[in-house]
This record gives sequence, C-alpha cells and structure tokens, in this order.
Amino acid sequence: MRSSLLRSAAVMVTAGVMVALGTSSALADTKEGQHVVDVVGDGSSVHLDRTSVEAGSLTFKVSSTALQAAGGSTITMFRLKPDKTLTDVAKGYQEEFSPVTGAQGTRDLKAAATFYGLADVASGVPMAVTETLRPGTYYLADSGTPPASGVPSLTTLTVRGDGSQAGGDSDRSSRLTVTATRADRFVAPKTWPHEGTLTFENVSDTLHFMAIQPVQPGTKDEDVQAYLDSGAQTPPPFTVLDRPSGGVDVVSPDVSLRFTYDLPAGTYVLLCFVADETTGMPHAVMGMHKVVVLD
Ligand SMILES: [Cu+2]
Repeated sequence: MRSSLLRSAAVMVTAGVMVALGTSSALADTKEGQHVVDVVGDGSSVHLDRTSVEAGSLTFKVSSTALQAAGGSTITMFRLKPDKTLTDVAKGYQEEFSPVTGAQGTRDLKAAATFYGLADVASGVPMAVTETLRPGTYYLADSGTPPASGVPSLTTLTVRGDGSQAGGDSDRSSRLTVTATRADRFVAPKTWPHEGTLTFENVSDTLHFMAIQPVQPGTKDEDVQAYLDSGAQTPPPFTVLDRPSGGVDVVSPDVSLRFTYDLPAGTYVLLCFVADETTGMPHAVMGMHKVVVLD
C-alpha cells in the first residue's frame, strides 16, 4: 500500500537515476527449501515460485524488476477475515487513497483482512520477510505502479497443513525491534546496522507500515514534521537522490514479522502514511516518523 508523499516526491526527483547494489550478504544466507518463497513484483503484479507452501515459519524473498525511479514495488500480502470477500478489500483499498474517505478506508481494510507485510522493494534492492503463517488462502498484490482505476491484480498463495507446524520458529535472529505503537509512533533504536534483520511488531489497534526513506545527514524529526505540515507538493529539502529506499508494507494489529534488509549506510526516516481511522489524517502528519542512522 502506497500513499507516501515523500516517496512520490523522491521518485520524481530521482527519475533517470538508476540504483544498482551488489548481492546482499544479509540476504544471501537465506536457506533454500520448502519454507522459502520467492516473490517477484514488477510494479503491478506479483510472481511466486510456487502456488502452495507448508504452514509454519516461512521466509519470503522479496524482489522487484521495477526500478526505484519508476516507483519500484509495494508488495502487500493479506488473508481475508471470516465472512469477508475480496470485494470488501477492494472497497477499502479505493477508499484509503482519498483524503475524503481515508478514515473509512482504514476501518474497512482492517475489518476485511489481516495484513502480513510484505515489503517495499526495487530492482537491485531485495528484502526478506520471515513470519509464521497458519493454513489458509493468502493474496499478494504489487501497488508500486497502481492502476489509474480499479485495484491491483492478485496472486494466490495456499498455505497448507493442519496447523500443527504453525508454532515453528525460524533460525533468523533479529538484532533490533521496531514497534508501531497505539499512539501512532515508531519506537526504535536511533542507530541500526546498515544490514541485518529487525523485528517489526504492530502492538496498536490499527494498520501501520514502515517506509524507510533516505534523507540528508543531520535531518531531524522536526524538519520532517515541518515539511509534512507545510502541505508542500515539491520534494522536501532533505531529499536524497542516490540511495535506495525500502520498507515493511502494511501490518495488522498483533502481527509481527522479521525483516531482513541491506541498505547503504546513512540517515533515513521511517514513515507511515496509513490514514487515521477517525480523522483520515496520514499517521506521518500526526507524528509517525522517526529519523534513524544506519551505520
Ligand atoms: Cu501508521
């Protein structure tokens, strides 16, 4: 799900700049096997290397053929709640992106489905998500380049089993935790390793995501807030042109996942643009941003 003003602004400015990174060591150690699913987005659809997988702790290796300058991939995975339909999700999705109906959109999306990430990626900048999934039908979409009207196409993943494996854990350990809180804030350490695995947990009662956007060194949260408050349609003065972004896509309340990333060292800002369920105001404008330094 994508409604990031900053990201859109950055995309405009970086158009034509191609970012290519080497193979990530943090990502290269992902074990191959039945619990790994390759997920490739192209900006508007998702391709999986399998149609079904056994329940338990699963690692999704998420990559994209879309350049960051073209918007990259925004890959969402969800499961319908009981008695809900894909039409309910589509309705919430379309509402979410209008300032007028954003609040209703968040409420409808939360009621219709449980969201499990996955990740915001671009060509040359893969990420991985590890989480425990129970048996059921899951849907994946890439809204990196959303259609002018309608909703992105869906790819289905069947998670098999009787649930007995669902308690399995992964050997992928995380060194830091980012918490999306009930107060619509990110709680996270100020300094991170530039590559590794973090735990992202949503302990609030609404939807959140975590875009990781590069910013100029010295950028402060007050600078980010001032830009957001200004309503400017031009890129922020702290925009960075030559470093990739990434992020964890929409996560439902009480869902946690592990996120493996490899980004160039530097200063970044964490942002969430989900609409508040009452006012429709994007969480970032309400203060859900946090500047961190990756070293
Ligand atoms: Cu949020």
